[in-house]
Amino acid sequence: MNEFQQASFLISAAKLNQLPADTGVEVAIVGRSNAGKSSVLNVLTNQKNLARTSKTPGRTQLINLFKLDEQRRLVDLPGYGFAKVPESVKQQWQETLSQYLQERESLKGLILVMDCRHPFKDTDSSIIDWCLDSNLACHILLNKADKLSRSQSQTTLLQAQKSLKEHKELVSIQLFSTFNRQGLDDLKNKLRSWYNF
Ligand SMILES: Nc1nc2c(ncn2[C@@H]2O[C@H](COP(=O)(O)OP(=O)(O)OP(=O)(O)O)[C@@H](O)[C@H]2O)c(=O)[nH]1
Ligand SMILES: [Mg+2]
Repeated sequence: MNEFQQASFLISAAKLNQLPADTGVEVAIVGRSNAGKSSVLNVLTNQKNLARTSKTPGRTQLINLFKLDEQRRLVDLPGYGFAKVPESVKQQWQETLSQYLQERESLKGLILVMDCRHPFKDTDSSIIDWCLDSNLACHILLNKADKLSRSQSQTTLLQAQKSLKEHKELVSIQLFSTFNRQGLDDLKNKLRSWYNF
């Protein structure tokens, strides 16, 4: 067992006031709908169905919390940018997301998951800007790297690194694939530093 495999489901929250006490260290996984957030959680924890995954975008609509131990939590946030969600639901969600990001004291960093074939969409970029403004660390996963050739994925990574190079202290980026576990060790090391494991 390693520190991530011991993750267990804690609670699903529809509203922020349903979250557990704001103590210890929390890391949240954010990204567009269908980018692979829940899959990343499953690979990280080596549990097939810890966080539900789906071919239907918009599957995760609650804030799902997982506990590593008494002081450490992982959070699977609902994806944004899913066209079929009614406008009212979208707005409600944006509000909840921004409130969570702004107010959660135990939030140590964000794992921002993007599909490496369509990285840096509008909301992705606003999340990065928001992290920079609020001095919150952000680790980006260019997920689904298995969908690109080696040279394509390297080019994508290099371009992204170049555009982010002024913000190295706060923003880091790597290739990832939940299908073949590419990049898993790097992700774990980043999390270990945040959690102080
Ligand atoms: N090729 C490939 N597909 C992936 C990868 N990771 C996830 N997927 C697929 O992408 C789809 C969405 O994955 P999820 O993990 O449910 O995505 P999510 O970001 O949690 O989606 P929402 O909960 O709807 O926001 C599923 O069909 C996954 O099998 C990957 O590394 N490579
Ligand atoms: Mg999900």
